[in-house]
Amino acid sequence: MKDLAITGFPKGFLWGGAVAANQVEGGWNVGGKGLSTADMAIHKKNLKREEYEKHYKITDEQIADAIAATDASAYPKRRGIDFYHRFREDIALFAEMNFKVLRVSIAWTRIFPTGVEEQPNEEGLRFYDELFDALRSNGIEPLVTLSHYEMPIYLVNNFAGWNGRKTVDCFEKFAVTVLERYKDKVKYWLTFNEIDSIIRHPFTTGGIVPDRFSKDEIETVIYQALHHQFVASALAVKHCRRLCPEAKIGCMLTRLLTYPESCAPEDILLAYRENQLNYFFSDVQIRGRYPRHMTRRFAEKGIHIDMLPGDEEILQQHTVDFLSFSYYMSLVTSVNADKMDKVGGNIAGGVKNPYLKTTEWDWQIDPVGLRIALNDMYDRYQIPLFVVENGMGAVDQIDDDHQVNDDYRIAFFQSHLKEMKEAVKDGVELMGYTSWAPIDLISASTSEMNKRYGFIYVDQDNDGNGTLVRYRKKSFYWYQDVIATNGETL
Ligand code: BGP
Repeated sequence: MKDLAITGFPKGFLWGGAVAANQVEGGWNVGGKGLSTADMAIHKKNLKREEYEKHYKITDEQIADAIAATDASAYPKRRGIDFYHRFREDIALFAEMNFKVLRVSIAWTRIFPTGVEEQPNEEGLRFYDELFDALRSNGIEPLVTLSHYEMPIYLVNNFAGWNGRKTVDCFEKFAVTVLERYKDKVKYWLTFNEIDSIIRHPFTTGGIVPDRFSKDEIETVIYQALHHQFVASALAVKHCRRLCPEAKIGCMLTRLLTYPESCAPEDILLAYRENQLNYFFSDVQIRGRYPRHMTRRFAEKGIHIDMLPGDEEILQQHTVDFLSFSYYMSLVTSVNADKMDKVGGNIAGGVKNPYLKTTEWDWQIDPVGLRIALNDMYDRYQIPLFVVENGMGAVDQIDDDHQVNDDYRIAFFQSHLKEMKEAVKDGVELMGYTSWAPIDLISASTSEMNKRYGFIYVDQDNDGNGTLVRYRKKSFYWYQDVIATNGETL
């Protein structure tokens, strides 16, 4: 090998942050926007996984109430942090932190309010024109997710959300519309945020109302919906290649790295199978086919997926350019899990890892796991990777001078970025890093405001009280310096 050893982040590394439309924009009923699944989400307490499932399963009654509601009071995502009106101010702050990229998503319901209109909503399209122009004029590349945890509620009520094949057609039209419109402004695209999450959050990700199906049907319904998302994702890739040949388009996975609790071969096998299952989702989008191990898993669970003639070709022909992923925690599994101490974050839990600390939300903090995950993914796929979410939710204290001394957040990012740099030195091809989230926003899973992720504090509480004024936290200046030195000062 004649190449010199890699010493750090490459030139042009895409540093920045990530947000999602439904967690920041607000403006739920302006600009011609239609109602989305995110507009149905109520504020939930920080419950452990099982209680969370029990208490917060969305029902038809809740959906009907939410559709009838004419304000935002019970629905925090309708408020967001008013990014819809304040994005210029926020972008100026991101530019001050030296951002090279901002990950955003497009709210489908701003473009097609019900999902089935013949013509797109021009006012919605104009909003994203303005957003992307503002980013570009600040030297920030938009990285755009087509579908991040929301869809028109009309499609849920009329076509069973992603379970219905018709939703694929509606999404394809939406994707073609925005790819065509923004082809000169957007160079980086993602199809579905955390496409695997439909298994954990069928409504948030797939517009599936579990109550509408029997216990025996529900798994097939979810995997059928996932299949439709795979096809829709591949179709978006196809149109991106045609309409934006210069652009790069990726898939997005929740990387849930699982360790065996011991070196017993049974534990190793169990962890291996968990990781294999986590990779199922990216396998389809990168390798272009369902992995063979899923055949046995489906058979054992009695899951049957209907594929239309041509679906397999679509998946095979339109694979992604890069793999992006979120990384928040690692997990542990054991054949004796029942007898062991557990951690139970609301997203994913398992056996407690005695070597790791957790966040206030019980997510296990594991920077070394990020290096392992990066190496493992790159070995598996040999395509560029992009960390598009990584961060720590915490309750911040703001003092009378509006200072937030969030050393714990700095420690979190510093430890993760150091390991990420080691992975780059290990040879992993990494395009960039976008923190979740550079500014406080509404939590995806609980709709809280007080689970804060940002380098920028937003004055708003869980009930929507506050001035919405933005304040720079201590971590703001730290991240600014990291980017200015391209990670040299870590
Ligand atoms: C990811 C989602 C994000 C996000 C983040 C943190 O799963 O893609 O939308 O919010 O997790 O989760 P939470 O907001 O529930 O803390």
